[in-house]
Amino acid sequence: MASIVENRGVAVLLCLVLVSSVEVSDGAVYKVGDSAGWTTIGNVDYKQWAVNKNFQLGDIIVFEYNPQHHNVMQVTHAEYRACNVSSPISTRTTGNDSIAIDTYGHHFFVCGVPGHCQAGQKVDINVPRAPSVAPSPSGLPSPVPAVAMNVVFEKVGWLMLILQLLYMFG
Ligand SMILES: *[C@@H]1O[C@H](CO)[C@@H](O)[C@H](O)[C@H]1NC(C)=O
Ligand SMILES: *[C@@H]1O[C@H](CO)[C@@H](O)[C@H](O)[C@H]1NC(C)=O
Ligand SMILES: [Cu+2]
Repeated sequence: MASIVENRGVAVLLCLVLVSSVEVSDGAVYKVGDSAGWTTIGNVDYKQWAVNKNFQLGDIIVFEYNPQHHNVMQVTHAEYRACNVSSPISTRTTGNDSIAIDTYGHHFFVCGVPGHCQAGQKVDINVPRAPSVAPSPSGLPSPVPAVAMNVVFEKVGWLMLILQLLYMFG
């Protein structure tokens, strides 16, 4: 009897741990250009770098570069295409800039040093809205719960397994 109560206590604890890990499901960290970083050296193909990434809300994009030679400017799509840095949305210059991606859609970044964007120092971080989720009545899309539920089901699957093991051996 005592061992069942004990095991239930363990199960509840595991449950709490699993649930809390769902809630803090934090974003991935992506270093732009990987080991090359943010540079014009070596003709890094930032389009290729970004294309197979599955960016999600909450991900952190890190730009690492020599601040004496480069910077990071967020620009509009048109400015990105034209490499026009005359009125960036934001500018970063530390050489180690972490940018949290917390909105859906495209986030366009270029280096504002003359010639660098034209040379290919530009990247498009796209967070696509989850497909096959009906728009909510307010018109605001809300795919986050769908993603969260997937995570929950994944965790619940583990929980059921653990509970089964506890009952088998408890
Ligand atoms: C650059 O962008 C600014 C603001 O978006 C715009 O006013 C300007 O005409 C653009 N310059 C060129 C050369 O396209
Ligand atoms: C950049 O910052 C992160 C933490 O924000 C740190 O771990 C990393 O070592 C830094 N990189 C450089 C080159 O300073
Ligand atoms: Cu540059």
